[in-house]
Amino acid sequence: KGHEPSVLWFTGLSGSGKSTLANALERRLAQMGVHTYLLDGDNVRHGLNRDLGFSDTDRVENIRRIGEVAKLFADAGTLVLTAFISPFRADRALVEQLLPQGQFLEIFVDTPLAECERRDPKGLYQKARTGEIRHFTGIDSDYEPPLAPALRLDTKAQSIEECVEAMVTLLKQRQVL
Ligand code: GGZ
Repeated sequence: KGHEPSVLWFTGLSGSGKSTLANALERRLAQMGVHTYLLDGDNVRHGLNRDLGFSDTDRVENIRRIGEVAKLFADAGTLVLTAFISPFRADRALVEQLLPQGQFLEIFVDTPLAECERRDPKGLYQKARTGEIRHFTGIDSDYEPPLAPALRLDTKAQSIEECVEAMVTLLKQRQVL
């Protein structure tokens, strides 16, 4: 089944639900016969970008490389999903400019910091609060929210299923599906 190549760019705090939503959307799209590829920390930060840490400069380079890789996949006709904090507006804008007009869809996973911190699945917020980890996004490193995302989701207020429905609707509206 045909679809327009696109990059669904998830952005939001650690623990906001980016990976969960991207995985849930992938499962739904697979049922619809749409082939996707997910770029996330597991396959990028442990491989291509394993030389990068979490300083501002390293995060900028992390996002730049991910943008270039996403562009290659989109060129090959794949619907790409990316799940990175991508905290800086300027870096997300650079990725958008890298892609053909309309191929960049920014999905802001706007789960409140307090909820992300309550979930703390890896105990990283706690470590950030005690100073064991420095430059942690939302604690002592900046997160710049998108000003005009294609979609805003909040996994505290909405179920995963509701979020998937909203994303499928967006993809149909934008003629990706
Ligand atoms: C933020 C950090 C940090 C710091 C390690 N700040 O919840 P996680 O664990 O699985 O997701 C976070 C992930 C963030 O990597 P990204 O490549 O998405 O970040 S960025 O887009 O800003 O380059 C978190 C873990 O790595 N982690 N240290 N200091 N998140």
